[in-house]
Amino acid sequence: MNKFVLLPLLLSILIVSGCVDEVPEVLPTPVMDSQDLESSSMAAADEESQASESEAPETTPLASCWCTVYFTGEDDVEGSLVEFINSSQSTIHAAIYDLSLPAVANAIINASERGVNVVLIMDDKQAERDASLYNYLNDSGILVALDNSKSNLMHNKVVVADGERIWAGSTNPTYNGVNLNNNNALIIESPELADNYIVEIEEMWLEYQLDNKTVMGTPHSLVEIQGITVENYFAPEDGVEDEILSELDSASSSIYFMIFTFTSDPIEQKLVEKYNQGLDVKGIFEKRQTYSEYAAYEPLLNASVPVIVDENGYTMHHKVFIIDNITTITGSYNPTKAANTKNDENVLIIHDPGITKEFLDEFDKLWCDWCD
Ligand SMILES: [Ca+2]
Ligand SMILES: [Ca+2]
Ligand SMILES: [Ca+2]
Repeated sequence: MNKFVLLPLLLSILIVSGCVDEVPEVLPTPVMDSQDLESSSMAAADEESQASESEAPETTPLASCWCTVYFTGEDDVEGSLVEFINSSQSTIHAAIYDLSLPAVANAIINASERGVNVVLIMDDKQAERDASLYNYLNDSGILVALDNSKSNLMHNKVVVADGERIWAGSTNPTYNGVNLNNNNALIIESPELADNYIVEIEEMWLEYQLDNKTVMGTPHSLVEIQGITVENYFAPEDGVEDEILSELDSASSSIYFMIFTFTSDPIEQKLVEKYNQGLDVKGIFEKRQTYSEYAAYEPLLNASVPVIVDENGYTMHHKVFIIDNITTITGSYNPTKAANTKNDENVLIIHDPGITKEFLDEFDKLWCDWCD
């Protein structure tokens, strides 16, 4: 019997028998995450074990009524996703690269059991990991479609509830993803953005589950939410790299970035160009991802652009650009050739100083912690 079925059964027997007062929180042993595995063979070289001593984080109060931003290390990112799924009443559409948090899997199963229609897509390679809950979900009656390429990533980490609101960002719902890595997540109320993600998820479902590849197009690339403009693009079909280049090109005062894997030559060259024009450009790289010969770290360093490496022994997993303190680019998309041309990815380009201030605070905090 699956341990996630066996354990609650055992605990319920113990509770009834008075042996324990309440169900203890069960956390899996920290394991090397998929984003670590996808990176390099030297992944474990700089791991620091003390990072596992994390205190219970609190949930951030609503920053605005249309978007709430969560950061690991200060907010309850796992709780934000569980609550989000629990809030669903009719539909859940989800595309999740790697899922190994029992509370999230159980929230999906509970939603299905109370009549919510669940559509779920995961990455085929990550589904083979021992920690993946793909089999658990399948065994619990959730039909999960897997993408069909071990080399291409179905790299989205997004859930849509009731066709009205989305949970998105950089966070894989794994132990490391919510507890040890630097990540962001956003909950946005927007039927139009929800529609975009549903169309994308249906497109992937057709391709991966029904072997019918049809690019359906993003219905609302440009969305207005309470006076705020949000752009939304999907890789590989929407030319995400060009959209990011266009935003960077429009920058007039500053570009800050914090990015897990950054190997795009055109984006690297654009940053050097803007730096040479006198803009304030600086960025944070995940240390392990600076060793590759394709990494943008050394070329930017050689061009005198201020760049630093993270000191999190686990993973600095953001994929964020902050432009002129007004615009934030976030999502699943690392600026790499694979992300632009092969993977399934999503980005949100949010033109809002309020939301961007929250990302700026995160950037400043990490920069101060690691710039020495
Ligand atoms: Ca894949
Ligand atoms: Ca697509
Ligand atoms: Ca690191």
